[in-house]
Amino acid sequence: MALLKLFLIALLLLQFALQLLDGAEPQNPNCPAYGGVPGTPGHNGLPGRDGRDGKDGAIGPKGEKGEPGVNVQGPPGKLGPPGEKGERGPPGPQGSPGRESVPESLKSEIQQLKAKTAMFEKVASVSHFRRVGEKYYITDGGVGNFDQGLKYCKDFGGTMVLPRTSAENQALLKLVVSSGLSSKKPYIGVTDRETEGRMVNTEGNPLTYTNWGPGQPDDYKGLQDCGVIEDSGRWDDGSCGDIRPIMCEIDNK
Ligand SMILES: [Ca+2]
Repeated sequence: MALLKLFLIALLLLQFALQLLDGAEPQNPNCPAYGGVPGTPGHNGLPGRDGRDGKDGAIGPKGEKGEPGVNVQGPPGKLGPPGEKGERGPPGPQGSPGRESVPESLKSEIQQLKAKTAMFEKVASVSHFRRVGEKYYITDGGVGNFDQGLKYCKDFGGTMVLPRTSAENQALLKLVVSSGLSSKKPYIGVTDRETEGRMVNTEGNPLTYTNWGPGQPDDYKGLQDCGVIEDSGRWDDGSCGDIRPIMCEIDNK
């Protein structure tokens, strides 16, 4: 601005100097005015300052369609909510067969062996036993009345001893002797307490072998209904309530 003012002042001084050179006299305000000769036109002034910005023009026509953008895949979006459970799929293929099954015959044999093993373990658990044919006679020296003896042998998995042959009777006698019971007349599994004079085994069946001593069974005083074996191997009948050694037989079949 200061430069501009200085420039204008210089311009006025220049115009005044030109008027003096033209011989023009300075105007006296107290003197009447008179028309003079028009001066020479002044020089063009400097360009003015830039004007203010004009209003926005009308919207131009729509441009041409641009080139397609570069196909760049954007980042994955957020995980959506879980969908509903689908229907059950078809059954899968049949699996491979497992180990070959054990033949039924072998199963049966295994079962028999297991049963025999269990039986042997039982027999070996008692203090005295003797094998005869397909059965074992056993005793651990326990005593009781006839009914207690029946229960004891049943709980053991067998029955009260009852020889069916002479060989079996001899085997039983040997066990009686070896176990120290020869003078104690152990029970054998025969009785006529259901029908006097009709001796049967513990299943109620008639006897197929007997080894009664002379005159036995005599049902002495009407009180003897249960069989015993003497140290001679002969049989006698005695009271079913007497406490005697108990001997059992275990079938090995
Ligand atoms: Ca008798």
